[in-house]
Amino acid sequence: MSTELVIKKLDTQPIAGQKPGTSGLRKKVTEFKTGYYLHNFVQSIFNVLPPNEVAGATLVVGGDGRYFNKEAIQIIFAIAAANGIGRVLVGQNGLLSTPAISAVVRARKALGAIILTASHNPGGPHGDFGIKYNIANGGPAPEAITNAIFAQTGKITSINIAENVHADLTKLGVTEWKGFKVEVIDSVTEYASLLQTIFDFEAIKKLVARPDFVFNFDAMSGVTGVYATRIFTEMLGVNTSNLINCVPSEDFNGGHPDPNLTYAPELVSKMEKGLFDMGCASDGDGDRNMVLGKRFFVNPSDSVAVIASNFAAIPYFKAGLKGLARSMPTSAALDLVAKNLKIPFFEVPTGWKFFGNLMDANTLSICGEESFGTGSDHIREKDGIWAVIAWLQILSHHNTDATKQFVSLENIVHQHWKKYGRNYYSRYDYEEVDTKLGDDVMRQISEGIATQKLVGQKFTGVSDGQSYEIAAVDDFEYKDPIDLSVSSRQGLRIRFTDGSRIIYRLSGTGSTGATIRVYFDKYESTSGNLFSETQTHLKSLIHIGLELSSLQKITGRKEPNVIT
Ligand code: VG1
Ligand code: CO
Repeated sequence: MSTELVIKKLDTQPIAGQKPGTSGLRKKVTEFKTGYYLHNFVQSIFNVLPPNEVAGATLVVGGDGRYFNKEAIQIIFAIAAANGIGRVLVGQNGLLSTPAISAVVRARKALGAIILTASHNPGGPHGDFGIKYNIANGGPAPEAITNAIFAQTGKITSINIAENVHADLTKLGVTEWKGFKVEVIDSVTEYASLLQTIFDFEAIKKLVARPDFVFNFDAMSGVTGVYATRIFTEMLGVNTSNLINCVPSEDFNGGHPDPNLTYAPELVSKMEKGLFDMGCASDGDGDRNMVLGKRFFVNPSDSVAVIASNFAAIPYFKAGLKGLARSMPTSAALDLVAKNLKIPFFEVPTGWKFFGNLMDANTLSICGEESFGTGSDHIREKDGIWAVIAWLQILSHHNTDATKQFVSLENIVHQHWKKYGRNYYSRYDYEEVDTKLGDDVMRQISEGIATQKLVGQKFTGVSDGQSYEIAAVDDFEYKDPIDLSVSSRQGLRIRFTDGSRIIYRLSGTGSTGATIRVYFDKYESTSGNLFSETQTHLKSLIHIGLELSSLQKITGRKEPNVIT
């Protein structure tokens, strides 16, 4: 006989500021650990879910292994049990990457998932923590739901909790109470099996075995270490010595688990030295990816475009692509591929939650964001390991004849530019700016947009002498073509007559102050200069963008913290 649940009600009060951002609620872990901070948010999720759907349902729970992950999971078990959930599936040791959670939700027909991650933000006792609710399609809850959860956090008075629920996360298997059970599942198996249905692992194994191809992967001490060890080493034959930082750590070994040129210095310097032919990294929760060739950086906006134009290399896309999509600030390289393939194309706001409806409506196959996010409709989250394997598959496709000279990542990207032209692209991040100053910068531009006085303004490029004229300005608004919901104020957009763009946004994932992001995109046609250095090529546009916003004057920042 299984034990009865002992359920009680805890009195609580609303806690201010529990508004989910671009991807869930992210705050300092100290805040999450204070009082009923976590309890309130979790109960608020259950308060918006219809009780008849929750009753007896399956919920998936897991996280990136950061500090407080395991304690938070036990609290979620207890609240889930008291709110009528029938079964919780949790990754062993509490670990599940964000894409793996999406895969498990779909495979097990779960009601949804609670994901514990602050993604690429640092962890540890003084770092960040985060929580996100995903729905039954495996994707992030749409804004209607996150807004409803936030509304609940503002009026919550009590928490339902089971006093006698606790499960050992270290061992696979089931712990049962009357009407409730916790099943500890292997973190990798279901996700890896899905990938095997998407790619031709045998072909990739042949590539990996080539003496003239050396691959390297950096998990940045995040959750993908567990996946990399199993998938790259055991299934694809990569030597373990070519996997770095693959043991998940509660504070990411003191690092910043953000796969970019600034925060992945170990991998970047090895690639610059030419030690490997392909180097990849993913973020804390495994949904982002960075792909590098030997002394060559693949810009994420190019990455998704190249993957899309090489879709035929990937067995999953055998029947063709349904459509392509990117977030608004992502470079327009993907647009050209969609046009060439004559398939539907969508431009959505920043954040993966906007791709889900399009995928569910069978109109989107591959999508990406400039922020190192790439994915497909195999799940409803971006997927770092998927993107790495997609590149491996494309490389293997271009290198079927081992006697011929190796076709490198750089060669493949160059071929792409020669066919489509090149979108020179860069993003400047100014982190931890005083919130008021961040607002001031945005106001400076939004005024010029509201009055449209920016339109028609002309500039002479400081470095290229080119004349730049503003053709259109707006604050991006998106109407979801499927559910017709409208998301406004999604980024200030300045478009020039030559097609160049400058975009300004405030980040919705940070926990301290404001992070200002400025995005620059400039197209060169196939007859233009395709091979100059990005920062040099964009110098004039960047200068215009900084002047227009008075960013340096207002914030006192001379340089951004991160340049991509
Ligand atoms: C950032 C990125 C965005 C991404 C989001 C979540 O958001 O710009 O493209 O979807 O992070 O990624 P923001 O609001 O800070 O610009 V993750 O890997 O942190 O879940
Ligand atoms: Co992430």
